[in-house]
This record gives sequence, C-alpha cells and structure tokens, in this order.
Amino acid sequence: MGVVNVTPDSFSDGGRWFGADAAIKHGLELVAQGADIVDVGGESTRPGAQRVSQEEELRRIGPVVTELVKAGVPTSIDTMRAPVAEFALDAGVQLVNDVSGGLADPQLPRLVAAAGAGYVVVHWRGHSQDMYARAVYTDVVGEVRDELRHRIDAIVAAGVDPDRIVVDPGLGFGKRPEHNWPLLTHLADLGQLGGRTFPVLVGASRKGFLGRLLAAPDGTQRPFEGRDEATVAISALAAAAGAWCVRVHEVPANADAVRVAAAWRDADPLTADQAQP
Ligand code: PMM
Repeated sequence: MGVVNVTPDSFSDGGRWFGADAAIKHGLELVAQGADIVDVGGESTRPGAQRVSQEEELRRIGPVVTELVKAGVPTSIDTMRAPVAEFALDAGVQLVNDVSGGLADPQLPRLVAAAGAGYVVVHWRGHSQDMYARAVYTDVVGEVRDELRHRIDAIVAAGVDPDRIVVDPGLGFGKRPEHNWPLLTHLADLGQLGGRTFPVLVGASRKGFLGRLLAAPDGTQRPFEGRDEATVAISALAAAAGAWCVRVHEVPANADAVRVAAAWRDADPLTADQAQP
C-alpha cells in the first residue's frame, strides 16, 4: 500500500503532495512502482496535530480519489469521518482505512457495510492532540488484541462482513516507541481474534519509533528522510511473519522486500500452505 497524504503537515511527507495534481501524479507513480493499493488521506494524524474541518478534508481528497479510481487504481480512503468515506465509496474506493477503528465516527461502519467495501480496523485510543496521555499499557499486545476484538464486534454488529475486515495494531497511535516493538513481534497473534484469522496491515513507514531507534549518539532522532531503509527492514520482517499489507511512503524497495518475504515463506513448509486472504 502506497501512501498519498494530501496534507500540508503529515510528519513523514508533509506538503509534498498537497496539490491535487501532484497527489494524483504521485498515486499513479506509486502503482507503476509496484503498489497494489493507493491510500489517500486528507487529515494528518501526526502526534499533536489539530483536526482539519470536514469541508477541508473533502476538498483535499475529492479530486485525488475521483481521478485515481477513474484511472483504475485500487484506492483506499484514510479517514475517520463518515461523510468523507461516503464520498470516496460513491467514487468507487474499495477499502476504508479508519485509523480510529470506528471510534471517531460511529456512522462509518454502517456506510462501509452498505457499500460492501473492506474496512481496515486500526487500534486507537483517541485523537492525535493528546494521544500520548492514553499510551499506558501493562500488557500492550494483550490490551491491543482485546480492544481490537471489541471494535470488530461492534463493526460486525453494524453489518460489515467479517471477511472484509483487516486489522492493524496502529503503530504510534497512542503508543510510545517501546510499545510498537512487541506489537511487531506478535503480528500473527494480532490477527487471531475471537476464533477468526484476520489479515494484518502494518503502518511503520518513517514513524517516530524508527527515528528514535536510529538516533545519533547525541540523541538526535534520525529525520524521516533517513528512515526508509529501516522501514524496508520492517516490511520484510512483517511480510515474512505473515502480514497481509505494509503501508509505506516509498514503494520500490518495500515492494522488493515483500517479494523476498513471499519467496522466503514459500520455501518454508510451515508457512507455504498458509494462504493469504
Ligand atoms: N499511520 C498513519 C496514517 N494512516 N493507516 C493505517 N492503517 N495504519 C497506520 O499505521 C497509519 C495509517 C500515519 O502516518 P503518515 O502520517 O505518515 O501517513
């Protein structure tokens, strides 16, 4: 999954694809580079970010979603708002990527259900402006699994087909750097919820916990432009562990990593016959 953030302030690529024409061109380029899905978002979720208005979010994503769908690109909409999802579903997107897992706008799951679209249910505990206040866990993997299971129950109760649900641990969303690593090393467990196996999506690309890991000796975090190789390493490890999708800003090397991981899994009798959803 390649990312097109139509925002002036996303932490990882803020402003680069803010204009509709640049964003559309970038989406097409990501597909040419090997992305299977292009994820379009109009609201930054970086820590501390203030929300944009619904009108502004719609203004940002509208032409980008419309043109990418028209061009035949499998497109997902990254939004927490039902009216934005509704616009995108009407335009033909196949997947709604809701980083709040249905918590921010309770109308959203019903819309996804009515459209028969896919739903990425991300683990989330609250909006960006104060998300670190909620980043308190005694057993991060257990708590994230329990909370995801509750969200899935609510989303299925709203009519979404469980076969169309993808789960995501929400790296960095209400998580401190030390919380992200155990989630990554338990990806297979995260997909096993309530007796079902869900495909798992991982969004580690350029995130702050990588900047922290790769900090200079004086403690200065590695800037986001220097986090792509570490992102590729996570893509390879996550895909080899069975992740269904990795959401990334730079597609070519991550697409290669996913292909390496697929060959790796195919060569292992224990994982070769575990079909991907
Ligand atoms: N992270 C961001 C935005 N959308 N969607 C999913 N499913 N998972 C994520 O981890 C995720 C997301 C924030 O990153 P960005 O601002 O660099 O896009």
